[in-house]
Amino acid sequence: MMRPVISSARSLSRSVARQATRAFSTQQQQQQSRGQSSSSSSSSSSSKSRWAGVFGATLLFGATTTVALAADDQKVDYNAVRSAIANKLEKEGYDDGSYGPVLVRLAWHCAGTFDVKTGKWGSNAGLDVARDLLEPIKKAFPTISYADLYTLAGVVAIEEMGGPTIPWRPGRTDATDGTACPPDGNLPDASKEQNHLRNIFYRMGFDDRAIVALSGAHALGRCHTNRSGYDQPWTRAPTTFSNEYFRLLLEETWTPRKWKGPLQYTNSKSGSDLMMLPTDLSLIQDPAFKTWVDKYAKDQELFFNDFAKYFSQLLELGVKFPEPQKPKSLWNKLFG
Ligand code: CCH
Repeated sequence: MMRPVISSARSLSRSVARQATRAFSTQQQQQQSRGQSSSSSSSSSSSKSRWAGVFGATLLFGATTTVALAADDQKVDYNAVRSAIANKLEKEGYDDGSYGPVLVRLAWHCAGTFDVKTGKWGSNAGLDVARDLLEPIKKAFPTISYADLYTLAGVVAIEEMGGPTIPWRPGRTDATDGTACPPDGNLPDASKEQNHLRNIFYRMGFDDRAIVALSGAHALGRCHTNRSGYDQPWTRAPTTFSNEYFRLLLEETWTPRKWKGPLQYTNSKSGSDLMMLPTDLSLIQDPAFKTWVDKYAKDQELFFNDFAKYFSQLLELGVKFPEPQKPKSLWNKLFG
């Protein structure tokens, strides 16, 4: 039987306890909303980066709140990590003044390789690109996994850029060797269209609504010719999270840009300063996708809620989170 790792809340920093509480309630909410059975993650009880929630606050004996945390997790103050990430975001002279968008893209690329059929890849593995920006934070908090750090950075970036609060909890582990790396081609190819998007996102277990909601992240950031071959931002406020991407998709006239680069679309009605990828345009060419573009363009709150839900799911693909430990009964406490 697994030996519970229990210590008094007093012996833990407040921030860790707060984080554990948040993580625990998030997990419960998510399990309820997804209708998961409690056995779905039972195999994880032996996981190295064991995490457990807060429980038994005023149980028998009127005990103070007890917190179960694995030894590794006690060393990570996730609120301090959040602050360290937030402090790194603004940077005059880099793109539009913020590293936020590129951190969101990093988080998505960490997770977006998942295969729902085999349960392989996703945030748990394949993180072969260590990002310079986050490396000092990894050094300052060495017990956080890269996968947790990269996904948390995406979450903090979205929140700091005015987006919704994204449920996030620790528990991802890093691959120990290259065998866990996904094959090339698991991430979408911008030159393709709706069938390709569906192949990629259905493989992760998402549906049309989720594809459109997640694509709304292109409100942020820009394309770089030296990275992807594409050029320009999607919106005129690329460091603010909003539903602007959907509004522009519908309101602008998008025509192929005349240039030497790959096919991309330009806003020919209002200045040719913005862009859409072929995959972006497929969201208004495909009727089932367009239904959701219409809804999100009209209703930012709906977009924020959906984005928070699906982005959180994306970052948890394939990750087996440990079950919170159940409180011992009085009988077990006395005689167990
Ligand atoms: Fe994306 N994205 N993305 N993307 N992406 C690019 C940039 C960002 C596709 C292609 C590209 C998502 C989905 C897709 C961001 C978040 C998300 C670029 C330009 C391409 C190309 C890269 C460059 O040149 O720097 C395609 C195809 C898909 C299909 O679904 C999803 C999902 C997300 C997040 C939820 C963000 C943010 C950026 C801006 C990065 C930056 O550096 O500014």
